[in-house]
Amino acid sequence: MFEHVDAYAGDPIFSLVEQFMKDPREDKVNLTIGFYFDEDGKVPNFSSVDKAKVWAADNPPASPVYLPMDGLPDYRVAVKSLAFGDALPLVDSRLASTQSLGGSGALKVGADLLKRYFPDSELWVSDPTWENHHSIFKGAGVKVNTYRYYNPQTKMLDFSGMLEDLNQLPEKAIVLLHPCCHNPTGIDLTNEQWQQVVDVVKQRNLLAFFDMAYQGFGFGLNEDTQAIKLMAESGQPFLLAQSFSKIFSLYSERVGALYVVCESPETAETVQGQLKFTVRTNYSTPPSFGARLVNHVLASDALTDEWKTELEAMRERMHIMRQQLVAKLGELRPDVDFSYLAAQVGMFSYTGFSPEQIKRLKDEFGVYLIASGRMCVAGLNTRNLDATAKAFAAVC
Ligand code: PLP
Ligand code: TYF
Repeated sequence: MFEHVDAYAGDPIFSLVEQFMKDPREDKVNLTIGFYFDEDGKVPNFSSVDKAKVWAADNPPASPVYLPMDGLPDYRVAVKSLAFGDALPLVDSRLASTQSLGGSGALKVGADLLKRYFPDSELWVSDPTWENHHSIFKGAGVKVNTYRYYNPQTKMLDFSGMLEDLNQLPEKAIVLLHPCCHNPTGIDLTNEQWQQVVDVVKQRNLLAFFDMAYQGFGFGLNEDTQAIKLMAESGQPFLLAQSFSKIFSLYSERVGALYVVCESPETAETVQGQLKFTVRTNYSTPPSFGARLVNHVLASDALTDEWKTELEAMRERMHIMRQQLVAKLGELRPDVDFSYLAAQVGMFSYTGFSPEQIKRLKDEFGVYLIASGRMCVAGLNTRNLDATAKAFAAVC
């Protein structure tokens, strides 16, 4: 019966992590998977979220029945303020939204909705992008194409190439955009560049789909949403996937949201119904625990302040590690220009190392990066920074 089932090769990132775990070398360095690691190399819990967990244990839901298909109502109100900030009044009346199973679940529900109502639209993602963007949209039956983004020669953004490609797209083409902390390159657009992208999206009547998995890891909670605010100001309809996996350290609870900014309150109401239908036909209703935690933190000024302070410390630590790595590399290899690494933002950096260099880093130095050359900056700490810099310097 099942003889014809193809083997799944596994996710290359998970396989690499497994290989790292089995590596007996004590001084090995894990710069692979996109988790936030702290100075001790641990994935930390937020103390603000821990307090919400204590509250949740003491205050179980009044009734154990299912949540609504589109999630916990208070949560949906709380998280949209975070996503849109002071631009919320520009979109609130024409917003459809649903709680989602993390950012991935938001992308999948959005992809299913788009496939149903824009069956002829294809998706364009940055080259490169998070690999799962390809898989999720392909899985929903949407054809996936790429627009130019990273220039391997300059190790910088190919902005003119990006604009040129977006300017060729047919009406209602779907364009996936990372509003901050681009995964995998760490290369973000400036606000001026975002304005130009928003202008092209509006002129050509394209459908932007923002994927925000790292709000607050770039320049700050508010700063990281500039692209979304500019799109909101343009009046153009768009979609947004929001993830709380990293920024609340709630990876396994699967907490996120999907927003569809429509052209009018009337269409938003209809789209809201179709979001519910999409959820109903996928997994019926979402889990409540993670959403209760996020909502509890955001409903309390004191807990929100505490969470923001913790998030800011994570952002600052990654920034310092990045700067120290670049400084150390400058000492070791003054002949090589590493300024591109310092210009990158967030949890990831594209080192520009070749697959051969990545293999040498792993085999000779026990420093693990993804084969593409992506480094998880959060994997750096004061104990492994020098060894990492020496290994990088050696393979250059
Ligand atoms: N989008 C991007 C760009 C990501 O990097 C990730 C996680 O690594 C996600 C979405 C998915 O996040 P979640 O774990 O909330 O599904
Ligand atoms: O490191 C990365 O890019 C991710 C990590 O549900 C990840 O692929 C792992 C599991 C998941 C989402 C993201």
